[in-house]
Amino acid sequence: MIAMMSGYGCIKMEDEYIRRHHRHEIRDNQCSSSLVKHIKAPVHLVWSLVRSFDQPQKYKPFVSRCIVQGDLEIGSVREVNVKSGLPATTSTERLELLDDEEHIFGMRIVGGDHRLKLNKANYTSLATTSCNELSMELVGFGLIVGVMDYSNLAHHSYINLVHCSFSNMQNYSSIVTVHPEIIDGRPGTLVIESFVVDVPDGNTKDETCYFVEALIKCNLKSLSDVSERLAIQDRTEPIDRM
Ligand code: A8S
Repeated sequence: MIAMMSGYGCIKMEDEYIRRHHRHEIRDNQCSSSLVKHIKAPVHLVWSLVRSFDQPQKYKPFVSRCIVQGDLEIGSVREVNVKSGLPATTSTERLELLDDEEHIFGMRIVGGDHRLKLNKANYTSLATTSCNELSMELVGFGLIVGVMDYSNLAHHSYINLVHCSFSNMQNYSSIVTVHPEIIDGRPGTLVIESFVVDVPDGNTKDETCYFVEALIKCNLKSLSDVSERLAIQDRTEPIDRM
């Protein structure tokens, strides 16, 4: 039964969850995709991180600070500060969905730091590689961020990021859902994150998707690391107290 679940059965569940909860209206100039992560931690732990609209820095490796004015409710807006070195400094994001029963979270980027747009023009001549080589850059980017160390990120990779995609994070919205599953006989969590975003002028849908996916993969990897650490703490705590 479990063997079946880890094969074909699981994939069908993912498709079913995506069909049910990850519906985006996609216009012609937009790209959209969804990513999946299996986490060895119970749903309540993962959900508590995903749902905290006011504290994305609990798991998102690029966020340094976040401020929400007023109560936390649908329509709340957060001002997110992004770590230095990245091609943005702030992002303004609106809470669109928060369903504690079904474990559905949704947000939309409504504004942010548009210094990037200027950079696109300014940095064109500085950029050593073009968008065609973006995927190469991203492989390096993903791996370095994967081990949570930004210090060796070469300056020119930022410039490429600015140059190619981040100049235009327009009409970005995302949905995250979390679902219980059994992994290695223990309570685990299936996380699905989907997004839609405008394809900037001068980029293809594939480039844009690949780029955003690389960022989301970093977020999901980090969500997994933090959740699994918390799960181990939860399990060992009674022993610590003895
Ligand atoms: C999220 C998803 C994304 C965040 C992107 C894609 C962003 O926070 C980062 C760099 C940017 O240049 C754009 O759920 C922006 O956080 C990491 C500031 C929006």
